[in-house]
Formats: sequence, structure tokens, C-alpha cells
Amino acid sequence: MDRSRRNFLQSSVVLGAGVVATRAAASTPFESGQEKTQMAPGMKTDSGEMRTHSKSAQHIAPSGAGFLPVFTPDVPDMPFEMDNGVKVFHLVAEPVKQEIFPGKIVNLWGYNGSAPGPTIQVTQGDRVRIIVDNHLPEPTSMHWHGFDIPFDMDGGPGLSQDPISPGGRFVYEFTLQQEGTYFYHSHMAMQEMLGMIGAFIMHPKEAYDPPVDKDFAIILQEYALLPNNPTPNTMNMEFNWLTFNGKSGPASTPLIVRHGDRVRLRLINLGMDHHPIHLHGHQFVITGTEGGRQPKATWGPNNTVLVGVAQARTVEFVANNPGAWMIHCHMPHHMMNQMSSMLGPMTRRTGMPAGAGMEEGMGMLRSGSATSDSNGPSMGRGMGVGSTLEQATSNGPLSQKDGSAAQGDMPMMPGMQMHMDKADVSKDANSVPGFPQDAYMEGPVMAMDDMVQKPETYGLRPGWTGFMMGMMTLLRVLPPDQYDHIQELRSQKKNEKPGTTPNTMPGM
Ligand SMILES: [Cu+2]
Repeated sequence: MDRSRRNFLQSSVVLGAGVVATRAAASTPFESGQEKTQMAPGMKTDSGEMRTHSKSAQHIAPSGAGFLPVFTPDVPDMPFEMDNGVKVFHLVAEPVKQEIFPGKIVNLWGYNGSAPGPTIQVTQGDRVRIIVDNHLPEPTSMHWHGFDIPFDMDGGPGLSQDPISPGGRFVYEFTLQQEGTYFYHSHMAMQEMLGMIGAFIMHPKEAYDPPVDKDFAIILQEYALLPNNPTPNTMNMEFNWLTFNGKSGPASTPLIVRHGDRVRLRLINLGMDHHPIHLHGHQFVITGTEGGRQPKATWGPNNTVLVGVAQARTVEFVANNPGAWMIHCHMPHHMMNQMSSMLGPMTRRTGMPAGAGMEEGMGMLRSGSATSDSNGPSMGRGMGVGSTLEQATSNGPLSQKDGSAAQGDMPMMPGMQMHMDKADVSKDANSVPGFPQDAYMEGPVMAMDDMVQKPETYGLRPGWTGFMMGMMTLLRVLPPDQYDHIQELRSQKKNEKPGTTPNTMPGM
């Protein structure tokens, strides 16, 4: 750390300490006076629930200054054991079956049963030992992305170590003097595209200024899943399932904050695409990158942050605007689920061939060029004869004119709600070039509120799920009574039965 940066951190610490103490004194159980409290991963946090799936590890409070634990929605936290002052973590690289969307169970590779893997949290200055077991059918390696550690701990396969064989183990051990939002990942490229990444949060020895009331981490990932194939095609150049923490909207769990909270959001990207992440209703400042905290002199207002491949961006804002605000990647194709081809006319008119074939449809070339005539509707590649069949088609959920579900992008599943609205369709809509796109109201707008119901969705407007897709979640800025009610539901793990979602909350 250079001198100016050290000075910056030291001066900010003094300011921050007083504020933390004041807030903590006034906090309620659901509030995060925890910035002051020592919390170990796995302890009860402001999320109101136990955050680890491990049953065996001892949970010991970290040494040093306390910190507000980071909450990673939909992803477990990593427990640790202490061994003579060393924090010991145990990661198992293994295949996982993961439900990224209701009914959409896919084959991923991750860590400890999750993709992304569990979130590791340490404090600046900690010495850590990380035992990595390989339960994959092929060698792997573990890279500590952005860590200032000795070369032989870097996880570069073939360079600093032999790859970890199937059934093998490698024990990493190092001392961490950094602070910020980091991550770990397999250094085998295609393994990365099957999900092998996890967040590694290094809390500062002294709390950041200003302190925050909520601290969230979100990992951005993308998968190419052929229709009816549960295993991602890692060689694909286009992706049809985009996830926040391993869930596609609306299955992603909303972030719950109290009106007036200061919120930190840590975004981590490891995929083939850069993602401009946009927050509705608020301006934020970018307080950190994958290299750690950034000086306040660099902070300026934004509402969209580009999180490039292999980058992390940390943003902070005051949640001063009540509502259910979208947080999403703004790449249009990343706001969709399972869009691999335009299928509209093929389902609405008889006699239309459904493209050249599924392989071509996913851009997997067997011969010729990507733009040859033989390549039909595809994931952004086909420009040939086959693609004329794509004209005037729908991206959206489709239906037959009689209202029954069509062979379309997304299968109808039990529990999906169909909002039919046939009254207001222009008779010659089909004559308008470009029609239909994704708000095609002749068919159903598909909502699936009941299928993704959880305490965090309590009180949302009925039908809220209809246009929540892809790399998307919600920031719910709630008045105190509604915030407390949801926290109570979470702590009781109470999940209202389908059909009991109340109407829109007053003021929402
Ligand atoms: Cu994106």
C-alpha cells in the first residue's frame, strides 16, 4: 500500500469510528449495529437466518476489529476453524445440480455444493489456510484473484504447482494484508464457465468511512443451455441464462433494506461478457474495484457501473427512495431467460420450419462460416437463408392463438400464472415491421409470483415477476414497519403459502 493511500485509510478510520458507535447504540436487532459487533460467518446476521450450510465447523468470531458481515443472497457463507491463530477453510470442488430458476435444474461445477461457491470473509492481516479438495473428474487449480501472495500459492497450473488431480488435495496458506472485494476461481477456463468462482471478502482492519448498514455481494455469471439440455455449453459465444448468485430473475432473492440505510453492493464478474449493472431510483458512488478501496476523491455519482470480465466493483448509496427498485444488467439480451432463437412465426403460422436445427441454433458450427446459408436462426450468428425465418418474431413467452402454451422459449410449468389480455390487440399488428417483441400481449404475460415466493417477496405487486428475467434482482427500500415484518418472516423462515400474497403494500 502506498503512503497516500495509507494516510487516506487512517484518516477515514478516525471519522468512521465515532459514527459506528453512535449507530450501534441506537440499533435494533434487525439493524446493523453489527458494523461494531464481531460476527463470524455462520452466525446470525441482519439477514435473520443462518448463513452456512455446514454442520461440522466451529464458528469462532474473527480477531481484530469487528465488521459488518457481507450477505450474499442465495449463496452460503463459508465457515472456518481456528488452528493456532490461522483461519482454516475447506473448499471442495465438485459437480453440483443447481436450480437456477424454478424447475430449471442444471449441471454446474462449483464448490461445497454451490455455484458460485460459498463466500469467504476474512479480516485484513489474517493468516488463512485453505484446503482444496478436487472431487471433479479432471484436474483443477485454485487461483486467488488479485491476491498479493507468494508465487507458489498463486494456483497457476503448471507454473507454480501441478494441477490438483481428481481425488487430490492442495493446501494453500498465506497472510492477507489487503482489504476489499476479491474472489477465488478455478484457473481452468472452461471450468470457470461451469460456475467455479466464489467471493472472497477482505474486511479492513479499521472500518471504512462512512459505515454502511447493509453490505451485499453479487456474482455475475452466464450459461449457454441448449433447449432440453441441462449442461451448459461452455464453448458457446452467446448465453441464454444470466444469473445473479446462481439465480435468474425472478428467482433471485430481493435485497431488503430499510429506508435511509446506507448500502454497499459488491459486484463480481467472471464470464465471457461485461455487464453494465444499473440501479433504479438512486445514484451511487463507486468506492472500490477488484484492487480494493478507492479514495474518496474518485467518488462521483453514477447509476450504472460496468463490471468487466475479471473485475469487481463496489458501490455505495443511501437508500433514500422507497420502492421495489430493479438492479439489473442493462445488456438487453441479459434481461431475458432462455432466449436462443426467434420462434414467433414458426409457432404462429403453419408450415414454418423451426430453423436449421438446434446445433445451428446455438451457434455450434459443423462446417462453413457462421454466416453461411446453412446456419439458420442462431444465437446472434446466423445471417443466412435460415434467418429469414426469424423475421417478425417474438422474444417473449409465446402462446397459440387459442391461448394454449406454444412450443416457445419457455415451457409452461405448474404454478405459472397466465395473464391473458386479448382485448386490445391491433388487428394488423402483424403488418408492423418488428412486431412482436417481448411485450406481445396477444399471448400471455407470464408471471410466476407463487413459484418464487419467499419472505423477501412479501407484499410485492401481484404480477411483479412478469418481466423479471435474466441478470436481475430487486432492491426493496422499505418503511420501518414493512422492513421489520419481512425480517420477522425471515427469522421465522415463514413462507406464506401460494395465493396468500397480499395486495400491494401501502406506499409501494
Ligand atoms: Cu450483462
